Amino acid sequence: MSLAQQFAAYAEWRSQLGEGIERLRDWLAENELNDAQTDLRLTQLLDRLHEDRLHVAFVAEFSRGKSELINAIFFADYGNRMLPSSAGRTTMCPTELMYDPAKPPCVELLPIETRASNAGVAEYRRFPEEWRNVPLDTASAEAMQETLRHVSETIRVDRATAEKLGFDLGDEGAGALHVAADGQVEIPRWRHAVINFPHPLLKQGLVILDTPGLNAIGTEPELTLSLLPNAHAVLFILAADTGVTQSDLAIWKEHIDAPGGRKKGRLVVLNKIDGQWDELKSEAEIDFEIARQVGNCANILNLPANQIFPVSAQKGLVAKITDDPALLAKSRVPELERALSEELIPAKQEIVRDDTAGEVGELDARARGLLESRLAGLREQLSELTELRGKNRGVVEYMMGKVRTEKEEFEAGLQRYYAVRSVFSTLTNKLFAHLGLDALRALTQSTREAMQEATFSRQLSEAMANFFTVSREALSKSKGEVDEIHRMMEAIYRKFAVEHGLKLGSPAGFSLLRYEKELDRLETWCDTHLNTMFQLLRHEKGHLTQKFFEEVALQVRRAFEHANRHAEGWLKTIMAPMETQVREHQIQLKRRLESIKRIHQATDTLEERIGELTHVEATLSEQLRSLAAITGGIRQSLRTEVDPRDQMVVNL
Ligand SMILES: Nc1nc2c(ncn2[C@@H]2O[C@H](COP(=O)(O)OP(=O)(O)OP(=O)(O)O)[C@@H](O)[C@H]2O)c(=O)[nH]1
Ligand SMILES: [Mg+2]
Repeated sequence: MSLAQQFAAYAEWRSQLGEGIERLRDWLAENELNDAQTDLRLTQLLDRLHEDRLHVAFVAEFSRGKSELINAIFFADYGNRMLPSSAGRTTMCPTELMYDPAKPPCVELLPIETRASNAGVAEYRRFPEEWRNVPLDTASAEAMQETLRHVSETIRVDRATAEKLGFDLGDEGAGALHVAADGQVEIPRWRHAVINFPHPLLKQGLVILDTPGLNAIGTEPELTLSLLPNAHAVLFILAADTGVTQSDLAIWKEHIDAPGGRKKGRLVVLNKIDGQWDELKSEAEIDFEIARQVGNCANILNLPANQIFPVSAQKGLVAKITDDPALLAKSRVPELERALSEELIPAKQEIVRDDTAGEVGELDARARGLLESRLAGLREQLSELTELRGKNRGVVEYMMGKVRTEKEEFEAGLQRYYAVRSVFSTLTNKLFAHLGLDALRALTQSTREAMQEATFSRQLSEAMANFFTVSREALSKSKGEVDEIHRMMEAIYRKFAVEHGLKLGSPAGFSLLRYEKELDRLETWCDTHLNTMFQLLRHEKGHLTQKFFEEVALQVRRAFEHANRHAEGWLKTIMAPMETQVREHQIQLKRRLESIKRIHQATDTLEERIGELTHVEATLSEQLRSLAAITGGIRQSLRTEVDPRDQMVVNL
């Protein structure tokens, strides 16, 4: 099964899941079991499923065949080489291939001059007017190829401009650019490119990131801090004709095998094995030679040999275009595709599955709790009324007194609930004072100033360390409040369950661990780059140091924004069932009282009333059954593994 087919199966799974959730949403609305919060959560869940994107990044030194491999894996159906691929440096800027149906097919290009400002690419994404937009004519493969060639464009600037834009000149490292005799330097014309292209896989949410070689990645902090670590798969490409060079190794260590980085979904490809194909050698000799090279790479990268995939991207592309299965097999591209889909899709499915299962589970429990408590209240009312059959006025009066006392007790209990609600809002305010963005903004500003004034590397590292310490403190203080809120809600849930028979279960938990981990990751990254930053500072490239910091600060802010949203959602989740059930219980008590009162006035309505209630009881039981059927269907879809082989069985 090719990656394309696996991916299609995954998209199908996702859309089935979406249908199940829509059914649940409609059913809840029809049966008046929804409220504003439930609707919002289901809509957000559906949006997330709908927008769900899968990021695959290709990283390597220049000319290793990244663009060619993307062409071979994803674009062979177009019968031509879509992304420009040629000897020497070709892809000059990070290039994202994706599809956003809200925009026409086009290539968006961010001018390299924007590097002079502190703002990262993420910031610029919010301002479309800063990008040059070139329409993409998808009807013609040639026109499309022509347009995609923009990613290879360069311009010539003088030395000072190149330096101001953060290019490394002179002999300082492997990433250095060459200064011509006339003092001019050739630099990329664009800083970032986004290709909006209605390819079937991209339409289903795949995002491909092609990066330029020559360690250009290092100069865009967004790539190293956000795009690469968040990619679901990263393919690191080596070429058989060059082996593992120093600069390959530098990229590997810095961007893929980085400390604290994810290990899952990282694949190493040894490209251009067709260089070994030699008519004078036997198949076995060729295989042996390729295996030997794989072994060498494995040694240097310190990986098991079976994690390195030898391929020929170019022959794979040709084989697909000319429909030559023997050549395709020989290119070994299908093996790589299989490994990629095995790494990629189950991991992605797991994330979506956990998210959906969590949400659906909570909403199910809430609706069920509501129905069950209605049913319990109704049954109590029914048994009360049944007992009244043939009883005299005195007994009816006694019953009325009993319900009235119960109602009074519940109302007294409510006072405690109101008190809890006010403590709850005090604690919530405290929580957001720590977790909120105002404090973080002030911290970012003071760190920015400290860094601008820094002249020694120690000052720089102290400013950064302080930034992380204070951010981490904010999280740990928030944790204290979260625990307190949880304990309080647990106690009140229990109290209302025991004293008034409310069916509340136990309040959902909330953890800030993932945000702590994110801070750890960012700090590790900063620590490993502190030296580079200091070098920049020494060479009076302070604005670059600033750019690094701005990107880190942006990532920390993102983590806090997520944590805030997550916390808001959690607070609603633990308060909402309480509010609903209290309201519900009040209504039931009122109904019971009214019902007995009516019977007190005219005993002949008793049978009629029992009949009515029995009917309501049947409806409620039926609703519980339908709810179980709908959520059971969703759970069934969740359990299904995305395996095209299974799908084939189903299709037969
Ligand atoms: N023999 C052989 N050549 C290949 C193969 N894959 C790519 N090439 C050639 O290698 C050169 C570089 O390929 P690209 O796809 O441009 O490499 P890249 O990694 O994208 O390079 P940059 O965009 O410059 O970073 C081109 O001339 C390709 O034709 C392969 O499997 N075998
Ligand atoms: Mg390229």
